[in-house]
Amino acid sequence: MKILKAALLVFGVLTFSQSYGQQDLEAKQKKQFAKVDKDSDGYVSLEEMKVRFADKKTKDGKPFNIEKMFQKKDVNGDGKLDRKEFFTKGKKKK
Ligand SMILES: [Ca+2]
Ligand SMILES: [Ca+2]
Repeated sequence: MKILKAALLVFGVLTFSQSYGQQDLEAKQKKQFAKVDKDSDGYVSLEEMKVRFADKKTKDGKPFNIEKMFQKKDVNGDGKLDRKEFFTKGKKKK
């Protein structure tokens, strides 16, 4: 009985934190996206990406290859990133 209770508790906490975490994440992503989307047209252009990552460095201290990153993220190839594309890690290699 104890185990069942514990399992239920863990399950409940997991479900709770999962849905909470997702809402939280979405709110965060919206904010982040709005910051990058300077003209607020709902898309991030390459120029906007460049502004955003201009002073960012990769983990090894190299400058970002923004064009490459942008192309990778632009899954449907329309030259701009919607919010979903912006937060994806990019196309899967085939
Ligand atoms: Ca924009
Ligand atoms: Ca796109």
